[in-house]
Amino acid sequence: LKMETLLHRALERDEFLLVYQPQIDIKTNTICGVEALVRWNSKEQGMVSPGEFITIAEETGLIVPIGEWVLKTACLQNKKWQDMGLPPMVISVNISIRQFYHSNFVEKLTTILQESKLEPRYLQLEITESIAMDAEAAVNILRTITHLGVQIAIDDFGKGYSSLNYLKQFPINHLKIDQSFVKDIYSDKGIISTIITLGHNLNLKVIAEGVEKCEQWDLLATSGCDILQGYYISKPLNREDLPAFITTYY
Ligand code: G
Ligand code: G
Ligand code: MN
Ligand code: NA
Repeated sequence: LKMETLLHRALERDEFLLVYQPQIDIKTNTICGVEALVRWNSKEQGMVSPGEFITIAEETGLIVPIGEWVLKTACLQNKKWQDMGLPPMVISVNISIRQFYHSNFVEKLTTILQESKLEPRYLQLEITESIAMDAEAAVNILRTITHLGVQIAIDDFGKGYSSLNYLKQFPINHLKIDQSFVKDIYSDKGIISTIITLGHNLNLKVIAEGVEKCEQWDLLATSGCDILQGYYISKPLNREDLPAFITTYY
C-alpha cells in the first residue's frame, strides 16, 4: 500500500499519539513547558517516527488533518494536566508550512481553543523560518494568531535561509536555536551567544534544544539562554509519564 493510503488509515484507526518533551526555565529551574511530538503507532510497522512520514504527509496534504489532530490532542492534554493540579505549562506544537497557510488554519485553531478551554497563552506554535517565503501573508496570519493570545516560536533558528528583516516584522515570542549549534557548542559558541543577544534585543526569549550534556547546560546558562530542552533533562515522555517526571523534578 502507498504511504498516503497508510497515513489515511492511520488517522481513521486513531494510530497517532503524542509524546511530550519537558522544557526548563533556567533561572528558576522549573518546568515551564513541553514540546508535543507526534508518533505513529502502526499496527503493521510498530512505532514510526515523524522523520519517516511528515514529508509525505506534507506532500499529500494529509498534514492538514494530522496537524489538526495534533493541535487538538495537545490542547486537550495540557488542559487535563492543569485540571489535575500540575503547575501550568506552555505546550508547543510544530506547525508545517502547508498547515500554517491552509485557509482554515486560524478558524480551526480558534475552535480547538474554545473546545479544549485551554487558555491561549498556554499554547505555543512552532513555525520555521521557511514561512517567511511569503512574508506579507505570514505577518497577517501571525498577527491574527497573536491576537488570540497564542504564542509563537521560530523553530530551528539559524538553519534556514532567514533574513533579519522578517524577525522585526513578525509578532513572535521565542527563538529556538537550531540543535546543530548546540551539538557543536564549543565551536559554535559565538553563534549561540549572538542568537541569544539578537533574541533579547528583540524582546524574545531564547530556547536551546538538543541539550544532552552538563557542559551544554552550563555554557547556555552562562550565555543567558532562557529555556532548555533535550535528553539531558528528559527524552520525550508518554502522557502517563509526564506528571511523575514533573512532581519528582521539584
Ligand atoms: O521527535 P522527532 O525526532 O521524532 O521529530 C522529527 C521531526 O518531526 C522534527 O523536525 C519535528 O519538528 C517534526 N515533528 C514532530 N512532531 C510533529 C508534528 O506534530 N507536526 C509537524 N509538522 N512536525 C512534527
Ligand atoms: O525540528 P524540531 O526541533 O521540532 O525537532 C525536535 C527533534 O529533536 C525531535 O526529533 C526530538 O525527538 C529531538 N530531540 C529532542 N531532544 C534531543 C536531544 O537532546 N538530542 C537529539 N539529538 N535530539 C533531540
Ligand atoms: Mn520543534
Ligand atoms: Na528545532
